[in-house]
Amino acid sequence: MKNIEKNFTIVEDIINKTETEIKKMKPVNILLVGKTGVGKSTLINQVFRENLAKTGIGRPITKHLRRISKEGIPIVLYDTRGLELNLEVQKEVQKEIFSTISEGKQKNNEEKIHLVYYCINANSSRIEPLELELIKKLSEEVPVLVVLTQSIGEPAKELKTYIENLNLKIYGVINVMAKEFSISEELSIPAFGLKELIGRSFEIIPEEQKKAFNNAQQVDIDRKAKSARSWATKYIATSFGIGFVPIPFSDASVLVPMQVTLLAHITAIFGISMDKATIASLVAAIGGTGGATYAGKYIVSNVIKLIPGVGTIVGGLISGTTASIMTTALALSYIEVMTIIAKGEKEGKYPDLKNIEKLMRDKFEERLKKGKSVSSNNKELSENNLEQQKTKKKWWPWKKK
Ligand SMILES: Nc1nc2c(ncn2[C@@H]2O[C@H](COP(=O)(O)OP(=O)(O)O)[C@@H](O)[C@H]2O)c(=O)[nH]1
Ligand SMILES: [Mg+2]
Repeated sequence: MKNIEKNFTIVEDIINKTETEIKKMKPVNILLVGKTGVGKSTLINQVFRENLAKTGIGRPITKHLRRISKEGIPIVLYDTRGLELNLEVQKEVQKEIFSTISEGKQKNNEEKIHLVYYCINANSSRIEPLELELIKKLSEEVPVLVVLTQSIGEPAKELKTYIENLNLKIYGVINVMAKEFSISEELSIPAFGLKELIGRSFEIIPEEQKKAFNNAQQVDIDRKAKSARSWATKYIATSFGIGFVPIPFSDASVLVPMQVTLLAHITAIFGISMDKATIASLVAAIGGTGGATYAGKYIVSNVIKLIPGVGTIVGGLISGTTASIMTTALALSYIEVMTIIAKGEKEGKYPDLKNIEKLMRDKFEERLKKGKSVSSNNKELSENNLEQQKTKKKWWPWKKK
């Protein structure tokens, strides 16, 4: 067992741990309802990673409902079809929707539908009575957000106000343009509204599913970074705080498994589609290519030199403060690089591996030279300690029962 573990490279270790972390997340289940052509698939592809509607596996679970999922992305989407067809089909669709909802509820918290995006094209001047009835019935069963898709100008805002004034038991009406809309060669409407949709969704979905939702979404990258910083801060404080026994420089490699855990957790929080080569470049940047022992030695000889005040100490021990400074620098620089990768990925851009390695090294060294640690209670970290996910419940437009 020991030998097998030793043969694992750090890179494989990070990848395996990341996958394990993602598997531990409780997937969030979202139902999309709306007529064909309103923009459900476009919305899914813009809001979630990897063009989920296009690249995910869509399994029909009833005649008109498809269950979309993808390995490595902790979300399940239910997509409806046929709501634009004749009355008879619509009734059938409704029946299937409600039986899916109640089946999910009967199973357990993990199978139930956590949220509905009810999509209406914002260019419709009003909602049809049948859709209104469906929204009312749905909101008795599950939290509903009404998404006004392809929102352009005043009419879209008017429809929002109109629906809000109906005093439905819904959690909000949001104007959205999921993808840049081009009117003519010179004129286009940029995408908007997705951040609001994501923000509202975070307020609604259960605490247990928030990590998964944050991983799956690609709209608010800074939220991923904040959550990662918050997690890393706590992990570092716990690992190197009171009770940490200083370790001899020659045993610096014992820090490596902790660093692997740290990087894996951060990668899982972000949920970016990273391959082995990218992780390898990032690890190479901090000197980890040759396994734990090599990384341990690298830390002793190169990393410690960079920390102000510490590099001058000859021999002796790595204190909790020193370990904390190194690990904080590692976490924060990794989060910075992840942020850049995730923002690029959203635009369909993938970074050059050489650039990634250099960026990671520069950021890491820059942070080491600052010599800050969690225990030094610097402003940057303490600010991020405020876990943004514990948002207060908002005021909803209906009265509490
Ligand atoms: N530019 C732009 N086009 C959109 C948007 N939403 C929908 N569309 C257009 O509407 C068509 C149908 O959208 P789709 O997402 O397939 O609708 P669905 O049937 O509800 O899944 C797309 O092919 C787009 O041309 C949007 O946010 N921006
Ligand atoms: Mg579709």
